[in-house]
Amino acid sequence: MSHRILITGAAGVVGTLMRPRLAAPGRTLRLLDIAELPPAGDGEQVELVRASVTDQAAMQAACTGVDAVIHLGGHSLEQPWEQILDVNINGTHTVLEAARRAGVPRVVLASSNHAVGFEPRGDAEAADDLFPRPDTYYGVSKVAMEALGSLYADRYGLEVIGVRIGSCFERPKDVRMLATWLSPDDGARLFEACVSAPHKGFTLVWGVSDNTRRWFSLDGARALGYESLDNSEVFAAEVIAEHGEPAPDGPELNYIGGAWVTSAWDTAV
Ligand code: 15L
Repeated sequence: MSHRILITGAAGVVGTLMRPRLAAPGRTLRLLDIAELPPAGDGEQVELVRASVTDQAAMQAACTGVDAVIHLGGHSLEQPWEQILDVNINGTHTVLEAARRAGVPRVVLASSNHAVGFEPRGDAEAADDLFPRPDTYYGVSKVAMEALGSLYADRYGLEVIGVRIGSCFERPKDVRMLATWLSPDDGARLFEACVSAPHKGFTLVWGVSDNTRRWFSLDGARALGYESLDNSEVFAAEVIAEHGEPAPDGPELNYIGGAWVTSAWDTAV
């Protein structure tokens, strides 16, 4: 088991969901964010670090003595290019470089379905290593994240796993997410597998629950020992009643990235 794990972006949506779920006896979670983090609860083994993923010195200090890094930090939605470049791309480089210098063996990178969002949906499950086809600058930053992970694995021997996360929320928020949902509990099971599975080099896996309407392969994650125990179908009736069925020829169900492929997201340019 990993005894000390650094989680970047720990105050974000996924970080907040993972904090209680990745806690384990004998383990310390070092939680890092630019935003304020809730203080340690009773008996909670956490170390709180207020820092930016773009701060090399702070990241190197944060990486010292950790067994694994789970890098969730960065913008989680589309932003103007300068911000994406600084926080998501330079930030990921900073984290990987800090991990290398501190001798951290394993880094798990939170990539996204938006790295391949412009891929039209076919009948077959999308493969774990589907070729990049980003739908936004945000998606480009996730492709860059994957490329940096691959470089640090090949050049420096870091063990790096990139997780193309579908939609990790308490519950699916729309009809597309009935396909792309990663339940928080499954997310924790997947990150646990990512930090503990024997693994060398760089691997890409999908981060998704075993949803009845799933679009993404589970092969890569299962090979790491991940077993999904959740299925969004339990929410299907209420989600469809709330949002209605999307247009059959609209982007929501016809591209992996859903509505992110539409011009509504161009506002960030
Ligand atoms: C992501 O990468 C986003 O960070 C998240 O907010 C969701 O929108 C998710 O993708 C999704 O595609 O549902």
